[in-house]
Amino acid sequence: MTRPRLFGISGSRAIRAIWGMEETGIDYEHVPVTYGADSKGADYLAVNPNGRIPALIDGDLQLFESMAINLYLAKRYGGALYPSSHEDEARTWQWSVWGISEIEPLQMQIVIQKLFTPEDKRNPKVVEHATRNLQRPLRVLDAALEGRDWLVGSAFSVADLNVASVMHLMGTIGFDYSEHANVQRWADACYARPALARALAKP
Ligand SMILES: N[C@@H](CCC(=O)N[C@@H](CS)C(=O)NCC(=O)O)C(=O)O
Repeated sequence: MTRPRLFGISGSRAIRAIWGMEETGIDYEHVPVTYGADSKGADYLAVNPNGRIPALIDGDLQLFESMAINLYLAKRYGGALYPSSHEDEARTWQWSVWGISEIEPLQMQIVIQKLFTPEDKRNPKVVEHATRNLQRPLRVLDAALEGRDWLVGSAFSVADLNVASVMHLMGTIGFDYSEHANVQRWADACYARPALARALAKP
C-alpha cells in the first residue's frame, strides 16, 4: 500500500498537519511544498486547487484544510487521539472550528504586523485591537481548562492538537498569556509533545 503523502513545509500552517501526522506515528511521505510559486504549479494545484498548504493524499482521498486533515488522520490512524463517544467527537469538532474562527483571524492580524510588515509601516493600533479582542476567546479557553489538563477527555487528543497547532504562532509573536494561567499551562504541555519537536525538525 502507498504511504500517505503530506504536502507543505513546517514553517507554515502545514505544521499543524505535520504535527498531527507525527502524533499518529504512521509511516508517511513528507513533500515540503512551499507557499510561494511551489504551491501554484499545475502539479500541486491538482492536489489542492486552492494553491495552499497543507494538503494530504491518502489512497483515493485528496484532502485540504489542516483541521480536516488532522481530524481524518486522528480518526483513521490515531487510536486514542480521536474521541470514542459521539459527545466527545462533537466537542472535538467544536474546538477545531473554534480555533480557526475565534483565534486565527485575530492572531493573523498580529502575525502580519509583527512578522511580515516592515517596521516603519507597522500599525500598533492593529496589534492593540487584535490583542484586546483575543482576550474574550482566551477567557473561554482558560475557563474550559479550569481543573483539567486537556480540552476533551482525560488525555491529549486531536482537540488539543488542533487548537494548540492553530495557536502555535502565538509563541512566535511573543503573546502574553499571563492573564490566562490555564491556557499557559496547557500550551506548555502541548508544545512539549515529542511529535511537535519531530514535526518542527522537518523542512
Ligand atoms: N485554512 C487553511 C489555510 C492554509 C494556508 O493559508 N496556508 C498558507 C501557508 S501558511 C498558504 O498556503 N498560502 C499560500 C497562498 O495563500 O497562496 C488550512 O488551515 O489549511
